[in-house]
Amino acid sequence: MKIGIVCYPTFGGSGVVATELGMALAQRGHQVYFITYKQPVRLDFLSANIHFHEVFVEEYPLFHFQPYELALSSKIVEVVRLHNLEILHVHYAIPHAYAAYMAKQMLKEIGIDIKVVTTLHGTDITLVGSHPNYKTAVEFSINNSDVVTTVSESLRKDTLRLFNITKHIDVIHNFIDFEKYPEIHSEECQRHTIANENERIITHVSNLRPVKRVADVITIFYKIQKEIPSRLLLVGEGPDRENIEHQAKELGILDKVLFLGNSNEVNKLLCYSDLFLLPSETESFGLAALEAMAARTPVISTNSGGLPEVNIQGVTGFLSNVGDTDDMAKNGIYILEDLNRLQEFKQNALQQAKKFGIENVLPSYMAVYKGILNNCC
Ligand code: GMT
Repeated sequence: MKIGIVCYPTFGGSGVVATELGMALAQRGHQVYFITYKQPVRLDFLSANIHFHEVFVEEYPLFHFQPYELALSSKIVEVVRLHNLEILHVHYAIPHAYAAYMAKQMLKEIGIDIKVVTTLHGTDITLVGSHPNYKTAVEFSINNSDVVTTVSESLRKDTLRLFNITKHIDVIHNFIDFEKYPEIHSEECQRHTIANENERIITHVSNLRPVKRVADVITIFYKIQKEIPSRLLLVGEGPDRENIEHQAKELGILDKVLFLGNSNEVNKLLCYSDLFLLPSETESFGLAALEAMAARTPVISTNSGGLPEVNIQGVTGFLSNVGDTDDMAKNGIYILEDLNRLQEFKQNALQQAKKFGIENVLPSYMAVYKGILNNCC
């Protein structure tokens, strides 16, 4: 198949999922065309089956805002025509589903019927998409996609609650490529470079935005390290970084917090992690939690959005109400204070993550692609 993938090329979950999906399809012999404004950061696989088409937006003094959708839809038309693409898979509704709709209409004029699959990822529905500024266009472009998927059952329900949706929505969960997760005893996993033998390693990975409630991460860690010697690894960059650095300093724990910045080797960083914190306001799925679990790390999260579909209460970790840092710290201590218990949670986390192995999820996307090409859905 010839599949165009439109996504954000950054460290965010939607871009990661889109890039991993594209690489997996290419490995299985499909031709994949990434169409976006920058080379996707997770695109670390060289193959004759992977092609990249950059969307350029020229600066012009008249433009207060650069017309990205226009440039994107023109680029989509060009790539579809040039390479005879059969399917266009857009990740994150804004503005990708809208640009895809425009491209589809332009292509129709010249007798090409490109099939559009839209995958909704979370904030494109729950935070940004349902805002009155965007809602009409987002709703329109979802309803005019050939197939719509969400990354969790929770996001499917949110989409139906927040928009007037006339289309069927397929739930296809996010996935993990286990080949990218090194064994804990491998040479790549040098635990002693991060912490002393007696210390536990606690991790948080995100774009440090308000929805992630990173101040809660610091508070939870502060409470845990009073009971259990530990260090906090923070991976990612974002607007709340400075605030939490100050918060850690005021609490007197700055020397126990390691700010690692953005990384496209999260899989390797997670190999020495004992506990993962994800106290988000909401998560449609929580790919970061799944990545942690794939690296045998139990998860302390909130119970919002799609997190209960990934993290299982009392088995792979614990889920608390948003903002209940006492409960989250208490649960974290419970897991960390007993080594046998920690090992059991680690094993459970890995087993649960395996359910989301790419080999279990990719067939669902393939079924969607085959379905629209055979005109059966
Ligand atoms: O969480 C973010 O801020 C990034 C965002 C994105 O669109 O890149 O993540 C969303 O998509 C991920 C991949 O499907 C999900 O795992 C995240 O839960 C979701 N984030 C939210 O819903 C807040």
